[in-house]
Amino acid sequence: MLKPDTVRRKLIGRIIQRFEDKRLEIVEMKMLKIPKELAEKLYEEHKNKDFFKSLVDFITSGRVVVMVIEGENAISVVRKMIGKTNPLEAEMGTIRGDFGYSTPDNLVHASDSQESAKREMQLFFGK
Ligand code: FUP
Repeated sequence: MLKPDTVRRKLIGRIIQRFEDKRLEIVEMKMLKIPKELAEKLYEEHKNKDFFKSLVDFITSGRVVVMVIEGENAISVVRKMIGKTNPLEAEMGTIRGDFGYSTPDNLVHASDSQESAKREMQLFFGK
């Protein structure tokens, strides 16, 4: 997912370009403004954390782009490409390392397991 900061900063093209350059396959894609209830479901693992409200407020603050990306080991490859959660710790060369400076506005979200990928595809694409 390209988060609202990516859309606001007009970085959609540059970030998608990285996935294509890596030869990953984008097989589904759409833009939407996430309703609050969907955001709370997406981030339910964090519902007891102190940053939960700011996270939900941020992710619902503007349009996002959601994608299904396919490729061999796509989950770990994409996680490597996005970098650590905190952009200050993310390696240069990663999306968060190159473009980010803070949380929760760290540009992208990516499923971290097959289980979360299935769950998130269901939430956003209904299949
Ligand atoms: P990630 O899988 O790298 O997106 O990281 P998490 O699932 O742990 O966190 C989800 C989002 O919560 C992050 F993208 C940003 C936000 N977050 C904070 O705002 N503060 C924190 O301390 C941790 C996460």
